[in-house]
Amino acid sequence: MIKRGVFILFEGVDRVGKSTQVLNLVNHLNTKKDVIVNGSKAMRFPDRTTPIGAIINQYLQNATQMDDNALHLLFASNRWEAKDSICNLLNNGTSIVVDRYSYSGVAYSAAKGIDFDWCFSCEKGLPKPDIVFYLSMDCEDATKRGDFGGERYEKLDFQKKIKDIYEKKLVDPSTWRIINANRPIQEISDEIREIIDKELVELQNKPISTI
Ligand code: DGP
Repeated sequence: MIKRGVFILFEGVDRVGKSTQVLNLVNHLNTKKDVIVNGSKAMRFPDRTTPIGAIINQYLQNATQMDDNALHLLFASNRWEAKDSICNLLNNGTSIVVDRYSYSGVAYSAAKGIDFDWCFSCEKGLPKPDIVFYLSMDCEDATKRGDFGGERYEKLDFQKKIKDIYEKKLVDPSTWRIINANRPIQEISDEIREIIDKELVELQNKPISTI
């Protein structure tokens, strides 16, 4: 029987370095052919390549306006439309390393004042990540990074609200690992690799669960 793939998620406010860490971890996992039989793949949400993702992209680039609840449902739909491919990859032994998922959906919408439980309810039933790396950094430092401010949500006060929701309402110590992202890239990658190397087999032996 093929050992299933592992679902690894990166979360955090904008510009904390999630995309770089996703790629570094995929490269690392691809060297572990004895444990992960069908390789590893990077994914990201929103997936701007689908028709729903294209509408989200227009909104993020300030090209369209939209009701906040309707937008929340679009972001959630963008994850639901990927559900079957996520399950197929995991069941076929491919691990996935994902840049943002349901918890971004809840944190960003709840930061606008939308009811937290309503936001969360739209995610229930989606495949649950086995482990979440939450990259933590002062919003002031993140906002000083290159290109910050280009998209709709990249405003310091809003980022602080999002960080608050992640840290006060979403961090679940059983599956979340808090990583200090205010360090050199290699140091962060090394810490993440060490955790994954220690936990990978145990994670693989658990059944895939749902949010
Ligand atoms: P990224 O491609 O990771 O830079 O994400 C684009 C922006 O969209 C970023 O500011 C975070 C935000 N975002 C990601 N997922 C969601 C979501 O589900 N809901 C909302 N409202 N915003 C999201």
